[in-house]
Amino acid sequence: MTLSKKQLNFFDTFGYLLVRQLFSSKEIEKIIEGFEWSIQNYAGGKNHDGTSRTMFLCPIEHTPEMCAILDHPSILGLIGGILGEDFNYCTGDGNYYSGNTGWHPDGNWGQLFAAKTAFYLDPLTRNTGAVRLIPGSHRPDHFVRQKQIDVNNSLELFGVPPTEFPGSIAVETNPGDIVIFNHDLYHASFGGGTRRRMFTMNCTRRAKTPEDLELAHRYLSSHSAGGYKLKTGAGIFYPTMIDTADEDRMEHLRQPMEIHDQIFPDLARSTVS
Ligand SMILES: O=C(O)CCC(=O)C(=O)O
Repeated sequence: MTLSKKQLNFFDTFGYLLVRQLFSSKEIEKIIEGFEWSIQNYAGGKNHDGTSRTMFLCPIEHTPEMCAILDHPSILGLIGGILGEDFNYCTGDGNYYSGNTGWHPDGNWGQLFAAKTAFYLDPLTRNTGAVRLIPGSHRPDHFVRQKQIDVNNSLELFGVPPTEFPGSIAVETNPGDIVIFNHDLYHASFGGGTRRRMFTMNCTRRAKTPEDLELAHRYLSSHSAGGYKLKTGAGIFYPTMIDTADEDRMEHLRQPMEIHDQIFPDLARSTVS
């Protein structure tokens, strides 16, 4: 898959892109199976009772089939088109969400540094938890950022509930559809059930300058296994991700592995028994 000029322009301007049926129904069925196996066996999925969110890190790193999402030509075309073909894969999170998330960006980088690729595993509409976005809010000159508006407080500020925040949209999806958005984009979900299944792949640009490297260190200090004090046994990634990687996949793993080992030497593979 190669993103068109219009798609790139859309992402640049609005901060997100929706690609319908990036995965076929057969492919997404397998992915849902892999997600369920992972959350049941590596997170508290078995104990999820809907009273709160069940979240686990590195959702695609527990089985060879899930790891191979990172080799899928359409995923490489999508993320590579946005962040550059040599993008860094920096893990992600898997969830049974319960209830609303509230509005938030995931970062405040002031530039396109990181993007979230989101997999929604159930059909979602505006009123059942579809992701809401404020297009353009990734830009430092957007009014929400310029005026430091607390979007979640919009009822008190403007008499408009956060669900109706002017300029926001709901991106309704079916399994197989993929949404990718700039980490700086304000997003939320409202009205979902108590077991809304979604997982993410977080990726960044490859760091090539001292400024980029500083950003990458900052990013990986918090958005990583080490940042969450998680012992994977192999540094930033679970071993399966590395052990099943060919050279093409390693291109997306190597720099985050090296930087993570520098920041969290105690978690590096050779030092963990
Ligand atoms: O569920 C959603 O669509 C939003 C997820 C979210 O808030 C996040 O990944 O930071």
